[in-house]
Amino acid sequence: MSIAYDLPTETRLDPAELNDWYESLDSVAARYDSICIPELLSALQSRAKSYGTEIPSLITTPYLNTIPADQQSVYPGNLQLEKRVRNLIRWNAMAMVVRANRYFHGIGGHLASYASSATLIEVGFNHFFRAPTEDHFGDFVYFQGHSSPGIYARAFLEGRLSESELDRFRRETPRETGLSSYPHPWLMPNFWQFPTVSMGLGPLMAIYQARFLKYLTHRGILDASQSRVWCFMGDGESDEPESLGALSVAAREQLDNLTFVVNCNLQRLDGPVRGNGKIIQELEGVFAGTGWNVIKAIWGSEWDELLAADRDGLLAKRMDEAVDGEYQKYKAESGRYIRDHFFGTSPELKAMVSHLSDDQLRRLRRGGHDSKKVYAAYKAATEYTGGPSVVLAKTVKGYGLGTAGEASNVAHQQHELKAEQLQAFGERFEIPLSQEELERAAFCKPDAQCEEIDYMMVRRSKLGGFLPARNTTPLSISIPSLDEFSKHLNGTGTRAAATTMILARILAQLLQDKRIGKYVVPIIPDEARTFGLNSLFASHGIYSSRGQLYAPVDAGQMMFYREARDGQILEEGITEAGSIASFIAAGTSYAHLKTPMIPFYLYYSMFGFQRIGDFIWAAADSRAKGFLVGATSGRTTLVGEGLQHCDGHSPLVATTIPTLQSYDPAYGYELAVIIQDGLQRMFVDNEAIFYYLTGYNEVYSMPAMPDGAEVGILKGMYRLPSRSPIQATGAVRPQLFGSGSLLPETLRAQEILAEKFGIESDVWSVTSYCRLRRDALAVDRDNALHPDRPKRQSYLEEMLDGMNGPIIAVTDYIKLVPDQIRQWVPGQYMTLGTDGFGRSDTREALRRHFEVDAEHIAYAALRALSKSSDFEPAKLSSAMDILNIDPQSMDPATA
Ligand SMILES: Cc1ncc(C[n+]2csc(CCOP(=O)(O)OP(=O)(O)O)c2C)c(N)n1
Ligand SMILES: [Mg+2]
Repeated sequence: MSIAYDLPTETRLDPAELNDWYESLDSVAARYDSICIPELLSALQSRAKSYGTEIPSLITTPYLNTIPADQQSVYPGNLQLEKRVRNLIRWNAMAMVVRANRYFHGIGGHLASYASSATLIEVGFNHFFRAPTEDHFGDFVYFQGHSSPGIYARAFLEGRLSESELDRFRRETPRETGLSSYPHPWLMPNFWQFPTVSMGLGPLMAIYQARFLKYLTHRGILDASQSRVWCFMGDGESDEPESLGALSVAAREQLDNLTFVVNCNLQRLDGPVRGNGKIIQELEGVFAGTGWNVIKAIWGSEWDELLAADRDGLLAKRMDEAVDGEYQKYKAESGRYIRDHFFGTSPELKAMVSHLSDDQLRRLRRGGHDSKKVYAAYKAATEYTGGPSVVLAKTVKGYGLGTAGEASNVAHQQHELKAEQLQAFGERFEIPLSQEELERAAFCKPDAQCEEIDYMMVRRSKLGGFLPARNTTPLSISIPSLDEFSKHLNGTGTRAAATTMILARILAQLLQDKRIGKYVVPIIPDEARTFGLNSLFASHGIYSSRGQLYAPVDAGQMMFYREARDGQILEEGITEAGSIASFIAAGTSYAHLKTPMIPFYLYYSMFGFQRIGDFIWAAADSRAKGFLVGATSGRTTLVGEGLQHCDGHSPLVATTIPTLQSYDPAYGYELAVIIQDGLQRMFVDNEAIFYYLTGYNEVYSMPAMPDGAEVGILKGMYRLPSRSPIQATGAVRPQLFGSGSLLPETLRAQEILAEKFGIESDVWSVTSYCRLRRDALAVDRDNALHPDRPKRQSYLEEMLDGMNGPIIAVTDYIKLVPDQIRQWVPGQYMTLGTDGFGRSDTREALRRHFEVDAEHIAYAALRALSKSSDFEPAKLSSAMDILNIDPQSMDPATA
């Protein structure tokens, strides 16, 4: 076998001696199969180490294409036709942004990102991306958010979007009339599948999506082994910790159903990604270091000949030494500049290109703009088994924009082109439009019968149909009725329990359920023992793609740590981001895989909204369904932990997510009612909603459900059975609103008021201020818009109607949680909450500190009564004495 050797340019070894080594290697390769080469190398490496030698890191390779020209696969498509289609898409993508900004200056949009990634995306559309069919679930393609115009422009040529829809880019009111700026399944539910525009979320979600496909397949729920997850991301996007943070998961899980494509146009929004270095080399190190198969597509075919002639490695060396800031400039400058500055560093190099004109030098393409190189890279990536692959493709930001921004630092925000720039663009991409049409950025859609359109349609039909396309077919499943939760509805009697424990029991019951059990996906980031879920390890198994290769230390015990290939529990380890990504994958499988899965993600509540809030927002955008459970809720209920643990605001943030149904239940029966209704609404009625539930770890006796409480539990509030009969005389009666684990404290306040001050009151369980507020807002709006109709009352107003007494609301969260309904509460409304930093202490001490214990609730009621002269103001001081309240105590809000 004769191989052309690339001799390292910087070695003191005698070339003849080096040649001997090469020949030995060739001989090994010839006599054994190539698998033995790594074995030989590691044997040599060990030997070299015995000399105390530092072994050079092998995670980066020279700045060359991974696939040499002579090993490149043959291109299976019609390059000419594909180019013409791509050019039309380029034009229409550009035109839609330019037109949008002509209609409405400042409406924005992006030209440069798609311009750089058109070839990367189009090779995928023509040869790789599978759409779902009867016997294939299709591929999962995460597009770069800013490349959306190109995706719309393709759908336009495919006849899926009309010219008038393209003309409503970025103008989406009224609903479903326009095209969303970026991929948003919420806004375009039939089209977009994955929201990617918040940088970093896409890559991490894609990894967990790929893993979830393996999970479903290994569990035998469905066979998704043919589907591939493609994730397109920007090189600038790789700066987000989320982008690269889960790479090791993909490698460890051997996700060979996952392909990342990093569009390395060397630029981000403001300028170069790594002006002084090389982003491709940096990323290669990171990906390869975590065990990914890395394929670099840096240079286009025009370089093949030059590289083949580079016998002494001068060109490769020059490629290695130039930094990205320079590479960017070469694309913004003339061919002459490239000759002088890139090749001009040595006479030999300059001589190598003496036969090329300046124009030819300018047209030396980058790998990401050469379909053949891109195809070869994708083919290698998709054929690679045993792990994930990444294609690092070098491109030009704003490719084809010429003076309108090609490779310029302002390319990212360019969205207005002048007449001559439009003309130049049209000419460069041979767009069949008249000068006048070019200048007004007319859309260009050839006849459906023409060769180009026919070609692209045939390609898509061979690959199963159009993408992106989100399935919206409603699917209903059979769920348990409320009666089946009777053990929770009947209370715990004298035994005490915490709501987190009840949640764990409900979850265990659902897992056993014959109808839905196997679809339930418990997701826990290393906290199962905290939530009492560890019994599920043995009964349902922890999902592990490798099964269990060891005998667990607790093997003899009932609740042993069981890992299994068909395990049901996703025990994610300490990654809330990974866990929510699993939640999104499971919660959207009803749409993406036509199989409704029911995720329950239980986590340490403080590490929810504020840690991974952007992912929860993306879950809402994705129309994910399921239950999020903040399982160590309440700033004073979580004892001993402290400032970074004690959650005092999750329900408030939950209210900000429009489709999230947030509940703060106190009792087991409330949980049962809410979860059963949640299953009904999400999986039977097909509402695109999901749930946030608080779960506390304080144990108290759970009463049986009072008759008829279901409606109130679901609508947000209901009155507990009265301790004393409500007088017909209309005597003033404070109304005490409690929630979650502070409900028992509220009941104690009721007793204090009666026993120490002779004042009767009522206690309400407010299960959801969020729900009360949303309903009241909706009714208000309806009333405002229909002044001639009889005024409707919200559920909250109905409940408050006729209340005679001040209202005191107490929450284990900040006061803004109950303050959400203030505008509808007549009369006095005092809110008690846990404003201020959390800290560690006992529950009693914390509730005293935050002024939310029974004594403070009672005192607030007295104070409210004193304002309406129902309690003598002069007695407030002595009341404080009786209640042991210290007026000198520090304000918890600033403590
Ligand atoms: C989390 C987040 N931060 C900031 C932005 C704003 N932003 C949008 S695109 C962009 C630059 C993207 O650069 P790159 O990832 O290299 O993509 P390119 O457009 O170059 O392909 C920025 C900063 C965002 N969308 N998301
Ligand atoms: Mg970039």
